[in-house]
Amino acid sequence: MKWSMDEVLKLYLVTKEDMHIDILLKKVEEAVKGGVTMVQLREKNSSSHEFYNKAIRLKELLISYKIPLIINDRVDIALAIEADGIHVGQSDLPAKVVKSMIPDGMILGVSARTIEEATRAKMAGAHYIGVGACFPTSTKNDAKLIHHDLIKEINTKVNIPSVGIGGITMDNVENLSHLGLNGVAVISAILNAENTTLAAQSITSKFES
Ligand code: TZP
Ligand code: MG
Repeated sequence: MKWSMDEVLKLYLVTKEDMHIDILLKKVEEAVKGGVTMVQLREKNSSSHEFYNKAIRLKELLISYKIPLIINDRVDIALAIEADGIHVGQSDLPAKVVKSMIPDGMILGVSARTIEEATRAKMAGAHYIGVGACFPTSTKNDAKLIHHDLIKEINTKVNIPSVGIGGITMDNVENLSHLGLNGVAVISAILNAENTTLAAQSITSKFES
C-alpha cells in the first residue's frame, strides 16, 4: 500500500453535498494548505455524470499535493477515475464485495459503530473505519451519536486504523484525543469556516495536543 494510514487519517476532509465545483476546489485547496491529509468526495444528489466530473477535477487538484482522494459510496466512480480509495457505509455494497472489485492498492474505508461492524470491516480487508457521530451534527440527518467510551472500546478491541466523524469542531476535538483514534473527519467545521486554512490548522493542533 502506497499510503500510510497513520499519515492520511490525521485530518480527513469530507466534502459537503452539492457544492459548486469551483468553490469546492478553492476550499479544498485552502484546507490542504491548512494540513488536510485526505479528502473524500461525498455527493448524495448528483447524477453519475456530475459526480464523475467533480471527481476528475478534484483528483487533478489533489494529485499535485499528493493527497489521496476517496470516493463515497460509488465503487463504479472510484474505479472509473482510478481514485485512491472508496468509502462505504453499512447500507452500501458489503465491504467484502467492494474489496473483491477494487485493485490491491486502493484504500477501503468502512463506517462502523459497533465492535461487530468494526471486526467485520477488518475481516473484509478494510484499511480504516470511520466511527461516529462523535457529536451532534446537522450535516447528516440520520447520524446517531456514539458514546465516547464505545469509540475507545472499539479502538482497543479491534486492531484497525480509525477516524472519528460527526460534529467535530476546533472547540470539541480535544475530547477525542485519548480514544485511540488515528485522526478526525470533518465537513462543516472546515468547509463552513470563515478561514478554511486556519480551521484545518486549529483542528489538527488541538487534536494532537
Ligand atoms: N457520517 C457520520 S456524521 C457525518 C457523516 C458523513 C457528517 C459529518 O459532518 P460534520 O459537518 O463534520 O458534522
Ligand atoms: Mg454510504
